[in-house]
Amino acid sequence: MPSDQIPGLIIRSQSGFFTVRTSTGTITCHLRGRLKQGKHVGDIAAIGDRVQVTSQTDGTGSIDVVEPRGNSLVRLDPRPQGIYQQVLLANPDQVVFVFACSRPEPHLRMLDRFLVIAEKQHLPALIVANKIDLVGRSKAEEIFKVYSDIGYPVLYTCASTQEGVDELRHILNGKVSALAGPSGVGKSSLLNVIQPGVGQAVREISESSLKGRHTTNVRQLVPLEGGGYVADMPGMRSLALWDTDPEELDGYFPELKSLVELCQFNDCTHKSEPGCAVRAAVEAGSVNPKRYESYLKLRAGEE
Ligand SMILES: Nc1nc2c(ncn2[C@@H]2O[C@H](COP(=O)(O)OP(=O)(O)OP(=O)(O)O)[C@@H](O)[C@H]2O)c(=O)[nH]1
Ligand SMILES: [Mg+2]
Ligand SMILES: [Zn+2]
Repeated sequence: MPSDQIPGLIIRSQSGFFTVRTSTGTITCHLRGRLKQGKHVGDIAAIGDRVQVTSQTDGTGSIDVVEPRGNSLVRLDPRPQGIYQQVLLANPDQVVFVFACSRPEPHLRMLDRFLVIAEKQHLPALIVANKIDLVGRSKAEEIFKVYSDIGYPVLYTCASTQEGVDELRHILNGKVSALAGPSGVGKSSLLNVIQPGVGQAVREISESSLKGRHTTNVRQLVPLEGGGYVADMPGMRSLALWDTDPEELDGYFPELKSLVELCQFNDCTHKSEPGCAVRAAVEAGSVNPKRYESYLKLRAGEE
C-alpha cells in the first residue's frame, strides 16, 4: 500500500473536504481520523495550512499532518461548549483592505475596526484606496493620508484606468493575501484587471459561502499567475471585537501605543482623566480626531 507522505497546501475547504495543492497536482482530501480525536477549540485544518498528505488508491487523499501555523485570521465563534476558533485563513502574509474614495463613501470607522483586527492578530495590513477617478488623486490622498501618516501603506488605484494596478499586482505576487472591504468598492474589478477571471473566481466563492452559510462553508485561495494567492474574506465585516479587552485596545492603534505610557494614570481610559497624553495629542493635532473617535467608539463596544 503506498503510504508516502507528500507536502501540500490547502487551497479549498468545503464541508470537511480539503483540496490540497502538491508539486504533482491537486488532490481532494479528508482529515485522517486520528487528527480529529480529542477536544478541539478550533479548526484543525483550514485554507493556507501546510499539510502532509497520503494518496489513496481511489485517487483521493488523507491529510495526515497539519504543520504548525504561524499567524492566522480567526473568528471567535461562541458555542455552547465554549468559544470555538474558526480559522478564516491560516498563515496569511498580509491583509489588504479595499475601500472606495467615493460610491460608496469610504466607511473609515469600518477601516479602523479592520485595522484593529489586523493589529490584534499580528498581520501586516495594507490599504487600497480605489476609484480615485471619482474624486481626483489629491482629494483621495486627503481622505487616506491619516493612515499613511501612522505607518500603513496606502495604495491609490483606479480599476477603470488601471492606475496603481501594477503596484497592487506586485504587492500580491508571491504572497498569501486576505482581501476585505465593503461591497461595491471594486475588489473584483481590481482583481480582474490584475488577472482576468480572478475577480469572478473570488466572487463566486464568497457568494456561495454567504448563501450556504450554515451548510456549505466554502473557503478558497485563488492562485495568481505570478505566484501567491488571494482569499476573499466575506466574514470580515462581521468580525466582532468582543473578544478584545477594552484595556488592550489602545495597543492596537499604532499612533496611541507610544502615548499611553505618558498618561498620568496607568489605567487611563483616555476619555476624561486629567493628565491624559492621548487627549493632549488630539488637542495638539498630532492624533487625528476621527481616529480618536473610532478608538472611543470601539472601546465603548459601539461598533
Ligand atoms: N469609477 C470607478 N468605478 C469602479 C472602479 N472600480 C470598480 N468600479 C465599479 O464599481 C462597481 C463595483 O465593483 P466591484 O468590483 O463589483 O466591487 P466589489 O468590491 O467586488 O463588490 P462586492 O463583490 O459586492 O463585494 C462596478 O460597477 C465597477 O465597475 C474604479 O476604479 N472607478
Ligand atoms: Mg466582488
Ligand atoms: Zn490617557
